[in-house]
Amino acid sequence: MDTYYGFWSGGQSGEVRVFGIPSMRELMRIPVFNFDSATGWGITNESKRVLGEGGAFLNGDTHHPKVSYTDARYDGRWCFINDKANTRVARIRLDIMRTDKITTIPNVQSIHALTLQRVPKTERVYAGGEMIIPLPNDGRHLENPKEYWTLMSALDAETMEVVWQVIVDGNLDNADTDYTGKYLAASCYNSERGVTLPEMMGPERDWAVVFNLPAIEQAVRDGKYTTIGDSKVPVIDGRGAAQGGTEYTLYIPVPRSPHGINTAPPDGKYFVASGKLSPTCTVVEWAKVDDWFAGKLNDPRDTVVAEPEVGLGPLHTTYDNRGNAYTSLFLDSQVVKWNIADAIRAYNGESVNYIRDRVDVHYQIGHLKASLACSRDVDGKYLAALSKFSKDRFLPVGPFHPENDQLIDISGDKMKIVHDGPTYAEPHDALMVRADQIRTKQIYDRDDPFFAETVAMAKRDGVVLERDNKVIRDGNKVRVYMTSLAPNFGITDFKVKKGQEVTIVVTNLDEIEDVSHGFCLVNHGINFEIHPQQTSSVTFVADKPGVHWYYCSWFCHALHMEMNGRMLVEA
Ligand code: RUQ
Ligand code: CUA
Repeated sequence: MDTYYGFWSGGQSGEVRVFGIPSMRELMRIPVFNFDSATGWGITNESKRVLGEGGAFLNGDTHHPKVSYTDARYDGRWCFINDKANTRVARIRLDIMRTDKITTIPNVQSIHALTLQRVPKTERVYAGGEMIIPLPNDGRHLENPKEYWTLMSALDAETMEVVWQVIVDGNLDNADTDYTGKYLAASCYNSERGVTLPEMMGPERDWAVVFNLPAIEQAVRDGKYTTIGDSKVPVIDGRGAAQGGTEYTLYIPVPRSPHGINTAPPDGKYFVASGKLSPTCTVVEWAKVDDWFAGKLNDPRDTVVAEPEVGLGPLHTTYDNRGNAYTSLFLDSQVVKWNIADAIRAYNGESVNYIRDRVDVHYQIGHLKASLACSRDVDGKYLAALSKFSKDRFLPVGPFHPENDQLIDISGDKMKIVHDGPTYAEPHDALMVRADQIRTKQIYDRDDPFFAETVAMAKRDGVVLERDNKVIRDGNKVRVYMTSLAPNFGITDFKVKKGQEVTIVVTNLDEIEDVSHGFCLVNHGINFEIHPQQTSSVTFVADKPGVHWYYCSWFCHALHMEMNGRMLVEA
């Protein structure tokens, strides 16, 4: 038994994976934006309701899984995840480890940054739009990039509705919040808003942009906003980098193309912007951000308290509980450990070496994350290093190599690599949560909202799902309600006419943990999961006359192979 759950993004696979740490074993895959043959994600009515209109897409690109907080500690309720590919944000219920809400974000293209309110609890989810586009993007300003912009969005964690957006200068990259609920900071590159690589790399400095959340929420309440195109979402103008910002935003100049933004636990006094194209990290003190918005500072750079030189290609920074930061160095293929207090002393002119240790990782590391490092419970035990290239570390598997996720023991003075784990396309970020902070259901509650709409449909048909095996005929529609109890489906044959719309609803009566069934209808592209006490359904048109077998696809019993039935379609 592992001591941590790891939540790993699946990158362009569109899913989220659950790992056990420190074993680094993959425990489960949670389909989110992707189509999944095993679970029927994208096939069942229940998953299609979650996927909504975006379900037309079969792909997603997940980067930053974030688990919800109460007072900056993981509360085990939800995991949120962005979709860079199709501009969405999803919420996963951690009690059943299934996605239950997906929202497409208006007025922006590509959600990259994703972070959560920590204090007093996660009521807001923040999602940064990355690519700049005309507003609205309806064919105007095609050739005029000076009129392209992007926005930071806030969602209500409970309803997953977008509650406001703020227009910014530059492209938003990564983001993190403070430990008071007042601020959100995002790295912001392409400050000249170019559309080609040389243009984007032009300026010497870009920004960390800080959002003054109470001021933004107040402006929305006061109706001081506009809207864009058909969207009803309140939009606030946060542009004004040249003046250091607005009452809603502060633009802190940092060396060009900053990438990661990470607040230091356990008290959240500082955040670090990792330089990417600069060999430095920039440390900002949140209390000085207070001073700026109170009008006590003249220069946004006065919020900076350190700018240590850490190595080449710093991408992300994570932390232990002993005042040390760990930064991933993409070009150096290293994790560098440095001390925050010493970096501040060095910035103030003292001669002190703030670098504590370096370890080679294999190879070209992107994200990294230490155990509980985004929460008050940070414990300084393990660090996951998500390396982009594995090169020679594993048996060759063709031209495409797996990525390599390494586990590093950071409990001592010296970092020690303790595990190599190949991963498939492509974890960007990972999170470790203490095992006791997640409590899953092993059997569905019959009143689970995940299939409540299907239960309501059965009720309208006068069907008791937990008992009945019935076929309801309603004009050209046929609804087949059946139970499953190892090794039997409650209905072993039913008859429909060619062209009828058929809905099959299966309720798994098994109450024993781990006795899951699957329902697969041969030659119809239909397969889905039905776990203990779950109801799942699918709707399709019976367009092929003849006999079509269905069978249980999840091994459940010695007579699993015999758990089947026939759909008879009359010509
Ligand atoms: S961010 S390493 Cu989404 Cu760095 Cu990928
Ligand atoms: Cu039921 Cu296999």
